[in-house]
Amino acid sequence: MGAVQKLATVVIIGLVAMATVLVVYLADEPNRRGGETTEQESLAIERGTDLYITYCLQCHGPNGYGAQGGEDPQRVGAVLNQAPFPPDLENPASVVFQSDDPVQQDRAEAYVRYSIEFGKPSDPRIAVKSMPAFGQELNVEEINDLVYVVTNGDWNYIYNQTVLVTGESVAQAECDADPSNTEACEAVEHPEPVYPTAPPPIGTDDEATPAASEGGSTVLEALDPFEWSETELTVQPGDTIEVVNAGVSDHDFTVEELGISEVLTPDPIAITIPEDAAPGEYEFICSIPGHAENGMVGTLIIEAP
Ligand code: HEC
Ligand SMILES: [Cu+2]
Repeated sequence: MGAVQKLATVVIIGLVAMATVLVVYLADEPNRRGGETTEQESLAIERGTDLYITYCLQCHGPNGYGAQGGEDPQRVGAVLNQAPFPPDLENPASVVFQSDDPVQQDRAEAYVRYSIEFGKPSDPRIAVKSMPAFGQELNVEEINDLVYVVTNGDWNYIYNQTVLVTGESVAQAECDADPSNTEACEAVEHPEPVYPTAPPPIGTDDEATPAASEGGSTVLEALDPFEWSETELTVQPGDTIEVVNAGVSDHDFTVEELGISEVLTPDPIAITIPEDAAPGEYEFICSIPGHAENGMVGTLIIEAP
């Protein structure tokens, strides 16, 4: 063999070896990607479930059966869990969110995404939405995770997670309200599952306890979803307002201009208007993302003493 032929042989062997390595590498690609996807998927389910608990649970329920879940009082949301038990859907064909058919699955994802972004009903002629639009307060990743959980999540997991997290926040609220309540404070670490109670049906909030004046203090309730029992409060500097979380979701009472921000609990919290607060109108809100935007806004009027 001449020197040129030797060189050519070496080059060819080299190329064949590289090609083989590449083929083997590429052949394994689906496995590698598969492994990553599964981890991504379970992370998406975890994040999506947390978001579901924060934003959707109050209307759609811990098991995703919404108003059909037979809870008392009834929740207001539609059925998201398509498992046959217990709701007997009137038109099951139109609402399959989890299926093996990729075309149907694509449609479901688009529909769920649209519902989350724009709220329900989506008819622009109807101003009052029975489900708020989340397109403003949730970012694309959050909406992706929520879509993923509704279209791929295991509702048994969501349910179990929901009762645990709700149990934990109930215990946390009791512990915050009374740190000497050791039972509650220990339960934060090992929460007992608490079946979350449903919020009052939409439209009955007017019947909720009106702001009662009790011994110079005003009672203000944070209600689910996204509502204050009063949207206007009139006080004087030094007055106390009793604020209570009468809902299941977390809420706080925030008056930014006065530097007031208190996390609310099922037991009323006394909030004192500073003696030196200037008379005028202030905005009180719940500062949890999405709550003020969806209606947890009111006016605090401070009168001159
Ligand atoms: C304030 C209550 C409320 C909240 C909060 C809420 N929903 Fe809804 N949702 C509803 C109601 C009511 C409907 C049914 C509206 C209609 O079509 O009449 C609905 C419908 C839907 C639908 C369409 C179901 C169908 O069969 O057409 C989807 C999907 C949905 N909600 C997902 C969510 C997700 C995800 C969240 C959390 C980000 C959420 N919802 C938060 C009340 C709520
Ligand atoms: Cu709130």
